[in-house]
Amino acid sequence: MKGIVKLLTLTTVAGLFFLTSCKDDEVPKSNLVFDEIAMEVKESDGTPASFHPLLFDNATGREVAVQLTLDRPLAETSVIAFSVEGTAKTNSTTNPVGDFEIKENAKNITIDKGETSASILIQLYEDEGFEIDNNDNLFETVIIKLTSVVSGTAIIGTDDTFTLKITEDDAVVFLDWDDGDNVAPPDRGDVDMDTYLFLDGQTVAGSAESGSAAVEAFNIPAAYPNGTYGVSYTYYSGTSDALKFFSIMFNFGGTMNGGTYNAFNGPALEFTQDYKLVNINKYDEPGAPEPIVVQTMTKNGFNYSNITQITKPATGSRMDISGDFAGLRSQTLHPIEAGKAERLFSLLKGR
Ligand SMILES: [Ca+2]
Ligand SMILES: [Ca+2]
Ligand SMILES: [Ca+2]
Ligand SMILES: [Ca+2]
Repeated sequence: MKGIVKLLTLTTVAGLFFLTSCKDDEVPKSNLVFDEIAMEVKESDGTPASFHPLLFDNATGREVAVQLTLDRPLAETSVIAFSVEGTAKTNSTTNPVGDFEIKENAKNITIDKGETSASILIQLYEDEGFEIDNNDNLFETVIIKLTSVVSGTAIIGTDDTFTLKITEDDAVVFLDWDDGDNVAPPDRGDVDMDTYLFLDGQTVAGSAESGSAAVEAFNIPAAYPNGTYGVSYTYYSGTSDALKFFSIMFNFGGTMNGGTYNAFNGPALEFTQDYKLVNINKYDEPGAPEPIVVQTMTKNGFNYSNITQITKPATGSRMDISGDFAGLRSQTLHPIEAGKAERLFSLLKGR
């Protein structure tokens, strides 16, 4: 009797053992998730290398690694498909200067057997545009979602979606004016002013709408080189002999003269000066002098320092050197488009 019980027990144990070993034969799955589900980065690193390669010599953009983790080493090499959405644009044939690119494979990721982590690499590019959307958001997004397991032993876990927020980091300069006839603002009268930014004698940004209807505005990409920049505010045409003008600056990537001015509805760094009829310079007419630099600023990475007051030329608003600026007004110098500039400017005025 005792022997039979013993035998039964052994059988039961053997049976259990058999079941367990059967389970061990199944290939274990590894749960795959994003380490962080959100990350925020600036559009550039404040140096020319972070520009899109089509915009600046030797620029490469910069890499952001999105980390993924597996809860146990992969039993088999796995291929996981992902989707890429969001407001940022990838490089394409119709849009060669994109905001980003997924490096290597933009549709799926292969993780080797034995691995416990992986990464999806995003190459980010600084561009020349000041990117603010219709809801006044100063950022773009790249949203990566793990969608399916193509092959292998990975399974997609709960944290399957990652959002990269790319924040605009440029500086913006507005130019507005008042023709001084004491009519309530907005009162630019018949005055047309333009503004340009120079580096080493080259025009690197500017805004030159025709007529007096629109405020002028341009951005300075944060990836522009370090150096001393010059700004001109030119009285292009008009009949005012008591023109007051205002330069209104913001920087969304860093500081200006040590202060923070990173919201259109917050404080701005402001400068003012006045011109008379003698300051008129139709710089794009044959033989006309160049727009004169009346303010300088030193860029170092994201920050601007030594931003001077606007100097008033003693005689006229012109340099003695004669430059050929014919056609300058029609060049593309990435001004902020008139409609958008006006809208942004209305945000300022409401502050
Ligand atoms: Ca961009
Ligand atoms: Ca931009
Ligand atoms: Ca930027
Ligand atoms: Ca103008």
